[in-house]
Amino acid sequence: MFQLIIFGPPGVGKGTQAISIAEKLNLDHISTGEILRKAASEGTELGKRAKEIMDKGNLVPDDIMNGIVKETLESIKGEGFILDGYPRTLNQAVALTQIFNDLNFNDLKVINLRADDEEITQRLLKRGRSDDTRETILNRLKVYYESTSPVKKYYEDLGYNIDINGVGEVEEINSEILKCIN
Ligand code: B4P
Repeated sequence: MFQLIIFGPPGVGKGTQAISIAEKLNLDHISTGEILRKAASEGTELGKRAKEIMDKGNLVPDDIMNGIVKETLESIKGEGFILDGYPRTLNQAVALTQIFNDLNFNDLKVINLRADDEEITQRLLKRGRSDDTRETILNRLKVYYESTSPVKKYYEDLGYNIDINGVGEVEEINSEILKCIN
């Protein structure tokens, strides 16, 4: 079973690329952001709590996210999957390594998508989700640099990172990712 992590700052296009690659390669797409937004729209306890956190641009606690991903991966079947938006902290990365070891998943690729803060801010303001206000975007970027960017080094140290420019035409970025993982 093939495992792909698409990593990068908020709004860099993780979801955009993951949806398309999942379709082209027949992989499952696991977006932790989508899982949380679905829970929020269903009004579950988790959803209500997550929405409050997301609308401030903060991260949902690691134990919740690790539990969701563990449960999802334990029941996964098929040719492989893409993780989009997870791991987002070092704690989550370490938990994921443990989950992969337990489940004997050992065909991992990690794509790091890059874009500068101004590009990201403009994209998100244009999208206009409830967590895409200027104030929230600023905090999401701060949280990214403080808590999420160390995950890049974690995977680099394990010999995994493939760095790809996330600025440009969606299809060109898509082709570049496909070239790098094939
Ligand atoms: P996510 O749902 O993961 O979303 P994201 O980081 O905002 O966006 P992504 O990078 O997927 O960008 P997209 O393709 O949509 O996270 C939302 C929130 O959920 C987090 O802030 C956090 O609170 C919570 N959360 C999720 N996972 C968590 C975890 N593991 N731990 C704790 N909390 C967690 O693209 C953005 C926009 O750019 C779109 O409008 C798109 O059309 C556009 N775009 C994409 N590619 C483009 C390109 N090449 N050129 C121009 N525009 C482009």
